[in-house]
Amino acid sequence: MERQTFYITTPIYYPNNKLHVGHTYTTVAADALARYHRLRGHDTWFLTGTDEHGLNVERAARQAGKEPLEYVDPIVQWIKELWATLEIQYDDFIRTTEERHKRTVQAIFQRLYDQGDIYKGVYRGLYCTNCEAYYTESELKEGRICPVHDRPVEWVEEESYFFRLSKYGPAILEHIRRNPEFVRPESRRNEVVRFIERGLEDLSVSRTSFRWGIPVPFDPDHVIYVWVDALSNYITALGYPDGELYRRFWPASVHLIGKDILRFHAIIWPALLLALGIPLPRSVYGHGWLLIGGGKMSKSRAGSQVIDPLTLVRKYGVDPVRYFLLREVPFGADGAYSEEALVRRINADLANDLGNLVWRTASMIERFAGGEIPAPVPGEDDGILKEKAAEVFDEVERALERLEIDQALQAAWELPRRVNKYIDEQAPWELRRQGREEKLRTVLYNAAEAIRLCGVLLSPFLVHTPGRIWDQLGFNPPEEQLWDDARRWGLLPPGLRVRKGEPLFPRLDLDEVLNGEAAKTPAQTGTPDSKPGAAPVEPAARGSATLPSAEIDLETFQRVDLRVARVTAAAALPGARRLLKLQLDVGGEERQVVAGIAEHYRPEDLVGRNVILVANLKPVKLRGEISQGMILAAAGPDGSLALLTTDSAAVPGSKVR
Ligand code: ME8
Repeated sequence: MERQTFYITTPIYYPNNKLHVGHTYTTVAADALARYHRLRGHDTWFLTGTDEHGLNVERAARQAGKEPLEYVDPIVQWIKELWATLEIQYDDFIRTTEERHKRTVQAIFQRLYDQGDIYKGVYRGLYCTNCEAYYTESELKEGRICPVHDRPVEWVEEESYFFRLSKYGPAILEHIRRNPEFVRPESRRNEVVRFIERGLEDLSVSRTSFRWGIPVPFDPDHVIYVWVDALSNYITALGYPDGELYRRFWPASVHLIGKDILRFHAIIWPALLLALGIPLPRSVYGHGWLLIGGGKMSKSRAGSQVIDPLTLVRKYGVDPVRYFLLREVPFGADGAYSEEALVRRINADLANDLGNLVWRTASMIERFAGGEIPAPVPGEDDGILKEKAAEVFDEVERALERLEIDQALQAAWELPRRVNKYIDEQAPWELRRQGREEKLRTVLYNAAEAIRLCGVLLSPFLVHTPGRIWDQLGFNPPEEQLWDDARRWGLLPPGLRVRKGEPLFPRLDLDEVLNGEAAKTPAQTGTPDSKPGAAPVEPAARGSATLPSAEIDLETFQRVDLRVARVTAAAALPGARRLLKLQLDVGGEERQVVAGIAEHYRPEDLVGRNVILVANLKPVKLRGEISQGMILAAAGPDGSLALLTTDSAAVPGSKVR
């Protein structure tokens, strides 16, 4: 059988300034795809690098009083460190200033000249130095402003070599028609087709107005146009024309780029390849932009409009930043960046759906199975999670084939959500109460095995989380774990000892992280013992049917911080007949509450259930134990007590209104 190969490239970045979050978007996405294909066992190559020539770099270096190379070296180093921080696993990093690249670009130029595809002429036109591209009047904004950079373009007139781009328009159109997946997403394909149909002009491919470039081999007064130089990196890095890597990986599976450089990749690059008789890449994917304050986040915009990825990673961690970039914006479309959206994603998806599930399951295995993954009992197995997991894996695979990375993550999240629901439905605490031990063991095994699979599902996208999940299950995956093997149900060996550690993702306080306010949690230190009998569940709640009591206004009510909390552990309090000591998960924050409910509830029946917590009640000490809040209950029939709980969908930590 033929071995599948996957060759993915990102644009090579301009090192005339530091990169921002918009740039990391492409590279993190490419990294996720590359990781996925490696996991599938495909022969995978992921290329990135830096595009170091051109007028902009020359100018910036001059301003800094440095030689261009001396100027870019530390920036390139910074970029490599950025990729290391984000755990980008590229296979090669090419700099256009390397000999291997320059030599081949010159050979390509020479060959195109020799065969008559490049000729000498004079170029007059409007040029944006930031894009390194000429524009026609109709492409510019009013006042001859570059549509990408919002800056005036310059009138340039120079002797130039031209590439016969016009000759290749019909062949490219034909290629796009026969290979619909060549330009993606579809909306952008139409844009490219319309552009070619209007007729292509020959392209100026050399410059005499600056020196910082690869010299034209037969006319050293000219340097090669930076885009011909840059685009060629995709094959020079593979050792074109006769390198082993070139034979192994070309044509590329996908060039992943931002939409602003689609025309270069979907028109100029294919034309050059056609002229050289080289097969075209299978796909060029132009994703959208990360917008900030309504505009593209870009290097030429003001400081606050550019987000430094390293600052974000330092503040939130690698996986949350990677997750946000991959999940938040539909891949292909533009999407607004905001730190608030990042925090919301962390809290909702990572802390609640995933982190809480792992924590909750490990807690139940500790409580109900002595801390060891129990063996399932075949006759008791409902197969619900096994079936769901298979569906989710199939859907994630389909989405990644279509490069719909956000959809893949959305599909992946169906699994932790279903496991949470499964636990609520199966209610292990009820099974224990009813003495259905075999069912209980099976349910706990299923939850743990599904959690192992969540780790597998996340492996292409997140770099630390899968290992941390498996670690909490006490599971050591094999060194070389391929996707198709790892996705099989039932690989988690019973008997492993769970290692419940810290919650995977602490829940963040939005105000605190955005405005740097001090934590708003109540004091953790003890307060003096309260009056005897003042148990947090007030007996007054029982049976008082007179309505209404004294009115309060909305503002007064809103001062009471009511939260959903999940009981993670419960124990009797020695010597206190009425009191239970509860540990609560309030969305990643742990609280202890002493509640006067021991006559009505057994501790083991409470674990895993949601309760309503008055979270801003002043902490008190009861029988020497700190109680940080009060849980709500109402009178039941015949002097019984009914705890207030929630519908299964409520999320721990969320406010009750
Ligand atoms: O274009 N949102 O380099 P570059 C999403 N050297 N993507 C963004 C973005 C944003 N706000 N800002 C930039 C170049 N990008 C050339 C490429 S390839 C042979 C030569 C993306 O550093 C942008 O769309 O200006 C592009 O794909 C990439 O970052 C590099 O931009």
